[in-house]
Amino acid sequence: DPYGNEPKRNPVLIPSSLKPYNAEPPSLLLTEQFLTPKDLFFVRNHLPVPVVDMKSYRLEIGIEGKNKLKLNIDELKKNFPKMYTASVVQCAGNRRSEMTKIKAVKGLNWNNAAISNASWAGATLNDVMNKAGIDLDKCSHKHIVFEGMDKGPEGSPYGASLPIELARQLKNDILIAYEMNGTELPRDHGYPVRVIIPGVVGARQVKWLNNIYLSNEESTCHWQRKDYKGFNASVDWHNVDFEKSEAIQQLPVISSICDPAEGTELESGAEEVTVKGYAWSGGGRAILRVDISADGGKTWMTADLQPTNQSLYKTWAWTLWEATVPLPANHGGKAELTCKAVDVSYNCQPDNVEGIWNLRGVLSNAWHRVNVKIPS
Ligand code: MTE
Ligand code: MO
Repeated sequence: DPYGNEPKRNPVLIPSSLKPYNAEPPSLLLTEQFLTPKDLFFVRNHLPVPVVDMKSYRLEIGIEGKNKLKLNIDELKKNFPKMYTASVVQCAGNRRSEMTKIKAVKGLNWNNAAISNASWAGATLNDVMNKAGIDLDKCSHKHIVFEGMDKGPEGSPYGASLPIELARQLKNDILIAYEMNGTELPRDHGYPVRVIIPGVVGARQVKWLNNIYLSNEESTCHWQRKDYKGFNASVDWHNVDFEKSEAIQQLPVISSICDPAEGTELESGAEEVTVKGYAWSGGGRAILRVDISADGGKTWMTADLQPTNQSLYKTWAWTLWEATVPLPANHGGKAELTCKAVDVSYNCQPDNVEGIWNLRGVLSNAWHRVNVKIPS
């Protein structure tokens, strides 16, 4: 059984598949802390978790087809300045279950917790590339490829790539990370090394990283070329051409209500409700505002935002928020709570899922709606 050597997992996680293991925390717990504890951090594995022998582990860095610089874990830790960043990992399929309700899609049925936020530490991509003799600003290659140690049945590893322009823009922010929340990475999150690419979709943040190289080709990995791309709502499996769309990189603005959960019964006679959740945008775009409604989007209040202590154009972490909203006078025993966020580019979320439905159920960032009951 290729899944015979998987790590122990926190039983409160809610699995969406067991082999490979995929799971999200209960959303009520997700936004209790700015930094998601390791054992609550959502897990997205496409393949079995590799068993890494630290004696032979080497991270290779260079140019495709050429000899590469090889670093063991001590060299990676000692030979480069250690940099820290709080940064989100979010799966492109987060909140897919809302799309499934409109029309079936292919993919794990994620609720709203396929996203987490941790503090990562490691060497910068720029520093390790320089050590390998590569200047990202001057190289002529078109892509930078990251490969992991987890392999499919045919023996090819999980991999992903970034267009070189994006790698140049982020070269001092991308971490070759060996720590999560102050200690080594857990096996599920990439032990011993993963790449953290702030502001970019989870799929490119390769875990169990052992190979980085410049190439003129995008990663040939299935999940780079034949998946994790967006299409319009009229494209379905009979007419999709994955070559016609770009690989998802920086994600759109999103927000979600985590507390109360869908279907919650409030206290009888409640006149107001306290709502909590997260908001985040790709590309480092800070969250400027989160709007909350208790009448399905007719009237709005602004939520209080927890500061991230990151700059407006490099906000890699999520913004947790809270609002206490009066319930409508004639609520008739129920209310629809709604949230939507605005980022520093004044991007906002679409009001409904129908218009952004797509066959893979990715990029699901419509206004989030949660129904609660109010007993009299
Ligand atoms: N890296 C490897 N090597 N193998 C994988 O299956 N999954 C990717 C990415 N990196 C994956 C990977 C996807 S799709 C996501 S969303 C994130 O890891 C999830 O990271 P996490 O499990 O630490 O939350
Ligand atoms: Mo993902």
